[in-house]
Amino acid sequence: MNKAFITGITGQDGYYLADLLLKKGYEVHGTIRRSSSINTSRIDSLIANYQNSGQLNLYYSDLLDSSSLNSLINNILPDEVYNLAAQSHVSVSFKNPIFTTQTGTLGSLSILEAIRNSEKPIKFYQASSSEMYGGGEEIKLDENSPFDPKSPYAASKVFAHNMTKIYRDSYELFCVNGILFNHESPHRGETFVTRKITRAATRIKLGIQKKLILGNLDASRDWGFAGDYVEAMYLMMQYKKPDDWVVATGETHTVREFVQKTFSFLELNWEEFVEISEKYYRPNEVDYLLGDPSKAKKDLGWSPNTNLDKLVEIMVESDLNLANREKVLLDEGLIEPTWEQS
Ligand code: NDP
Ligand code: GDR
Repeated sequence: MNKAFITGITGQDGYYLADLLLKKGYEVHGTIRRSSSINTSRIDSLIANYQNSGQLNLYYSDLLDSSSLNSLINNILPDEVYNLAAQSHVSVSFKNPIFTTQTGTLGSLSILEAIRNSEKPIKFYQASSSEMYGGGEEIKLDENSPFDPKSPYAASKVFAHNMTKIYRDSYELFCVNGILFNHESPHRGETFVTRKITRAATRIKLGIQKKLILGNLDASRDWGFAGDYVEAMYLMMQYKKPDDWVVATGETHTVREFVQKTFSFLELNWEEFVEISEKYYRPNEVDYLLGDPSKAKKDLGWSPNTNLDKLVEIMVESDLNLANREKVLLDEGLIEPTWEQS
């Protein structure tokens, strides 16, 4: 049985990747952060299905705790390590630059060192990001496009990306960078723009939220579905040699278009409900991201299965269910309205 070690298993991609690998028969080992409130909601269904079988194992660890990462990797001796953990919110990275940078840089380096010192040939996947390109020009970006990071988050990802390549070239380790463009799902964190929009629009539809406050509507993103993208991660780790691959849809759309599509799916006029606030503008914006996934298609046989309209539909239907459940609890006075998400 193949063993995978996943940092950030409680995040969006952690859920989809663990689900995929468990279905493939892997023994999955994942790290969770200790928190005063329980933070395993995304993987609770996996815990229920697999924990008693011994196929899913969870450990408290933090990317800043290199000794715990080192001892976990040495004890588990996984075949594949997927480093998904990060402070992944670009806007928050301007407010918490040191934490974002420490986790983004030292975490991956600690794992690479543990792998380098291991007797076992352990494969390593680094969650690189399209944010590294900076998005200053309206061009299609591929594996050879230059990086121009615009945030502490993006700069930390460039560091980890380069270290992954350095360890690959210096020590002949199987280390890959997946340069993933934005990918979304019903499990997306609620403060990322797509989920913020689908959550708000569905709540507005049911009359439990009045308006949606956003920042820059002109930014363009290449949005795909997270369930498709974790397949690409897995395929990279099975390829005959380690390399770097862009994972994207090859289409870009503005935030405004995402808003329009979501509200029109719900038969609402977005302009009646959306307001703009400077609060959600960033000190430095990534204006335009469009990826070229040709290399992933050629080498890995990967291409996305979900277009933007389908993605909106998946997210809206899921959030409509959530909003319906929330409405019942609100009507019965069992929960309080939440503070507006940023
Ligand atoms: P999420 O924000 O949903 O998940 C991040 C995970 O990292 C969570 O499990 C979180 O724990 C964990 N984490 C955060 N800080 C630490 C820490 N100091 N120590 C240990 N664990 C920590 O991100 P996604 O799932 O969306 O993304 C996965 C990875 O891919 C990230 O590295 C992200 O930067 C990168 N990426 C994401 C893209 C996207 O569009 N989603 C695109 C390109 C790259 P907790 O649940 O407790 O918060
Ligand atoms: P991004 O995702 O920064 O691309 O990083 P996010 O959804 O946060 O922003 C996308 C674009 O939308 C604009 N925007 C807003 N964003 C948020 N969060 N909230 C708002 O109210 C709002 N209004 C407009 C932003 O300015 C931006 O241009 C994501 C993360 O998952 C990273 O970890 C990952 O590396 C990249 O995608 C690829």
